[in-house]
Amino acid sequence: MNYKIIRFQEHGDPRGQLVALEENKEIPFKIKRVYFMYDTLKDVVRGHHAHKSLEQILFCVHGSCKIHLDDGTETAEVMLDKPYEGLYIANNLWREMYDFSEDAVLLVLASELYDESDYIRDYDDFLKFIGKKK
Ligand code: T46
Repeated sequence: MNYKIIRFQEHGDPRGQLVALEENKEIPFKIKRVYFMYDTLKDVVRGHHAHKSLEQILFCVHGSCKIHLDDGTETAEVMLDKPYEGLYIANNLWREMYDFSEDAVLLVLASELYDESDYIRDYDDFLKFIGKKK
């Protein structure tokens, strides 16, 4: 499945920690958009969609949350709870974000501007799009 957890370098010193992210270096694409979510209510599940071409890296910069991934054949569950770890998600992967801690801040770097036509919001349509269902 086309995802990976990337550990980014922490620049720690007696003052604390700093993580730097530069496009085409630490981040394997040109960053066209950044968004973040917070104040997510307990038991909420976000996502429920795939992207036709968008690539993203997700960071839980505070608190924790889990990500469910599905490529139509396999599934994976990833826990994000370290601000220096990013989850790279390629296109054509179904994703759901859940188990947000009360203090969770999920920051996302995206390879494209917001485009609703890039979303596949129905699971059967996703399976058809990737050729796993007729
Ligand atoms: C994804 C997961 C990880 C915008 O206006 N601009 C934006 O860039 C985004 C991301 C959202 N919106 C609007 C559209 C909706 O009215 O914000 C509202 C919530 O978006 P959505 O329901 O798509 O949020 P999630 O948490 O289900 O999904 C988001 C991203 O949309 C998606 O690309 O992969 O986070």
